[in-house]
Amino acid sequence: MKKWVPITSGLLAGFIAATISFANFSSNPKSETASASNKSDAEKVYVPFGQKDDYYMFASGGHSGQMFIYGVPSMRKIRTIPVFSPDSATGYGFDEHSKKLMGGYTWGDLHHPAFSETNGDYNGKWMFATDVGNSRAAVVDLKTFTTKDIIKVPNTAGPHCAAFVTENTEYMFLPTRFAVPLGQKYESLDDYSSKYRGVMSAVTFNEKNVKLNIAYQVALPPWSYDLSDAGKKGSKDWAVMTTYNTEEATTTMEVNASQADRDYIVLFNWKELEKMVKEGKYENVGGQKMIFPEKQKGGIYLVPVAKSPHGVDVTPDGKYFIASGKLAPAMTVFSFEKAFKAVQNKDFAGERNGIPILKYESVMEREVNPENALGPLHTQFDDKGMAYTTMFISSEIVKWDPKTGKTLDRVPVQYSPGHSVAAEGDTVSPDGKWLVALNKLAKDTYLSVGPSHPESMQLIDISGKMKVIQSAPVDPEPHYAQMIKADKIKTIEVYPKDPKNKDAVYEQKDTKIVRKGNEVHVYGIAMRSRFVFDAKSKRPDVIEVNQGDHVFIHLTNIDFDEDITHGFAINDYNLNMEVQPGQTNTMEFTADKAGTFPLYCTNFCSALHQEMNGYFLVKPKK
Ligand code: CUK
Ligand code: CUA
Repeated sequence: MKKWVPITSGLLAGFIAATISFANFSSNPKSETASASNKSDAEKVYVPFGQKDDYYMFASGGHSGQMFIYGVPSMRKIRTIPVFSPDSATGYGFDEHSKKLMGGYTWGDLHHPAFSETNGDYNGKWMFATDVGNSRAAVVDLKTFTTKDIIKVPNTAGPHCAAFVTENTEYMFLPTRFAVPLGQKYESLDDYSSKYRGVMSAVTFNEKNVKLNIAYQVALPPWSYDLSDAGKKGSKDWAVMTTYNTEEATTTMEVNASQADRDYIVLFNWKELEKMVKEGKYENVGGQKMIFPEKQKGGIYLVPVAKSPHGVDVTPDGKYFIASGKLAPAMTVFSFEKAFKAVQNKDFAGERNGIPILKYESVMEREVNPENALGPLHTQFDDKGMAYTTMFISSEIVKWDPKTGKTLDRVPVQYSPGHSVAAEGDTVSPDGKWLVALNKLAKDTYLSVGPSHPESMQLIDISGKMKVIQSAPVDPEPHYAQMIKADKIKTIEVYPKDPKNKDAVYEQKDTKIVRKGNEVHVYGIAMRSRFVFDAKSKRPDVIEVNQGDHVFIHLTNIDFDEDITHGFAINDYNLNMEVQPGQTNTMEFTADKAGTFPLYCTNFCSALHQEMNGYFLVKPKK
């Protein structure tokens, strides 16, 4: 077995510093890599007025808790979708529906967005994402670009190793970055190895009622699970994930989790796990079906890999999985076929925590080590099956052939790319054409905004020799993105009337204010350019309540006209929501402050938008 040249953390820091200062030196904006240097490059990214981009790119917003939508190739930002954090621009986290979804949290850390798939191809219907910060998973409806459901995942801490969906969106898997005692109860860190666990959750999505659900969980060893990918075609029943800290360190991870020469790829067969659950081979932990691999055997295997790998990516043909070792300057190509054979022949090299270890030599296809390329993190693919790996430390993208290991091309990026994303890159049939490098550091790329700079995304033309031809700043933090053909997404123009919705009113004459004890329900409408809360009242755009009343404002936008969105805010009550064309939304709050509060439309909707206001009057308690 080849010995890996370990990059110790001190050395690593040195490498980073050296790379950055070198890159800094060579990053004069006039340099050819940093600018669209000739007319034909500019034309490639120019989407003339009246025309639209070919692709949507959905970029992770990291600890902003949001998702950012860009058009490719123009790299114009089109939209922010709030998912795990409130957003006053859309009233997300203020209206009743989204407030409930947020579950009381006010931030999230969104890492890996994943489209729903049919036969291994993005189907353009749904987008999934997970929250590392507060252990949640979400689904976004691509008809409206809005978040529809969020679930809290119990027994787990930080599902970073997610979300990657299986070929027909049967599952998305959520393995965790942090090991904790099951249920997150208190246990001494001295008992880490026996009491702590990394947990993988298998989450299903019901398209009919638009609900996420946890099907089962697996109590894995107390390691960190970093990245995962689902199998494709011949490997479609399988999934892979990388681990680090198999040392089970409990402090100073930087050093202590980088000791062992090898960590593992966890390989599992989800069809087998599903069968085990059907057969009752699990235990009940906090209301969840939990498989303990040391007791309920089968379906899970370990493959040794160079220390502290980060990404693992399945090739579009489903034949290989490629691990990238952030501390070992190599990509390792493993063969699913060889792994299946090793499983069948029980070709094991012992076990850890009751999980059989496959022999490295039996599963490994080749080790790929491009000259001076350092810090490989994540790999994407083009239409010819060629691989594109981001090199965090040497700040470049390396194109190589998984079938031969040969390096084909390299291009510097500015600077330190984490992931990259290729057009339809995670499907069984990537498009080629475009790759976007998601860089952690922009340095001197854009106009200065002080000590903290934006992250940077660089568009690379991969149709021939790789060339950076455009860049765009992005808010923190583009951990990952997916790029989908624009024509696959079918948005609706307005929300259709919903006669079953008891909160909705579609005619001015049906508006009313109903009092039940100290509960006040307002059934109002928003239209250009007024609010009507009670058509029969002397002042139809005024709501008057008593201090302490519990108020529900149900508001329907009756402008069935694309793009005519109204907002609804109450001055000094910290309340704001949005009603899109045809939509009904509810705001619920207690009128605890007495006084006179103007209410107004926040979304510029007509020439008389400034007139779209009224009063919220709260009579003081005697
Ligand atoms: S992680 Cu950020 S660069 Cu969260 Cu996918 Cu690798
Ligand atoms: Cu309605 Cu502005």
